[in-house]
Amino acid sequence: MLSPEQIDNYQQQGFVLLEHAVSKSLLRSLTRSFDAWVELSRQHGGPFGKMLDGRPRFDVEPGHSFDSPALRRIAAPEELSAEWLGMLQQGAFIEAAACIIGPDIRFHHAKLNSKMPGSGSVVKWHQDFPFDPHTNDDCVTAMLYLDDVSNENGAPKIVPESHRGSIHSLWHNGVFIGAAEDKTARECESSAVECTGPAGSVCLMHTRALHGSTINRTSSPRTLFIANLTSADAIPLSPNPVPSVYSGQIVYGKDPGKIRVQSQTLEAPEIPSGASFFNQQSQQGM
Ligand SMILES: O=C(O)CCC(=O)C(=O)O
Repeated sequence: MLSPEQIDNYQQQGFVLLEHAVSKSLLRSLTRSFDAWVELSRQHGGPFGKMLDGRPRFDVEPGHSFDSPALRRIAAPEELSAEWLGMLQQGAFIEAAACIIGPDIRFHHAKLNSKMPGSGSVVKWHQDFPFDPHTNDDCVTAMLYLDDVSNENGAPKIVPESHRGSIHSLWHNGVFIGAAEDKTARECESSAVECTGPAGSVCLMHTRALHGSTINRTSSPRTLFIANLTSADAIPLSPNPVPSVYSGQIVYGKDPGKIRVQSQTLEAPEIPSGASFFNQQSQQGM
């Protein structure tokens, strides 16, 4: 379903956006499911629920309340309903990823990241690979836009061609802050492009692409379904920060029974002690 030009764009730039990748009816249904979790979050004063390793599944921003729910992350939604699981098993979302890292895909993890109206959540500049190092970097972060995503509501910002550059440390003075250093962040600000698109778009981003996003300055939500998918011959080198009963499963094609290894030296990441990496990113290096 991706044209040769789109595949080439991904290879050259490190990302590609496909507009109208999923049907309006599927989008409506996924949005209803997310909205029900926002309603549920009103009953909780802080992070709640439980993911596989016991950490909270639902993460909320500081200031979250019944009147202003600020749900910012739901870990492993595929464990909660067949509809989210189905996104990883058949249809346009997984087929688009297969055009990039196929023919065989292994599932690593998935989450919903939301910026509710007026949300102050910022995603600092980082690459996904040093959070989730694998034996090779044929790994894609696939993001389905549940809402129209604009410059004003916190579109993912991606630095073109950064997937060909070095891996940037997420450690600073002995603290895992989950973000690139300030100098790199300033360079990203001046070279990144905002990956805007209508609801139903899918952005496929290379795991080594530098990216981040700003606050939501609008009165509507900005929600992304994000799946980290790998070529089936890429095997994780560190514990999964968003573990799921489906992690490691082949979700497309078949298991090649092979492990492909690239020579690389990487720093070991740290699993967040709280619900998500937002806590790590709010720290300062000592
Ligand atoms: O929600 C976003 O804007 C991007 C999230 C992201 O980069 C991540 O969760 O790794």
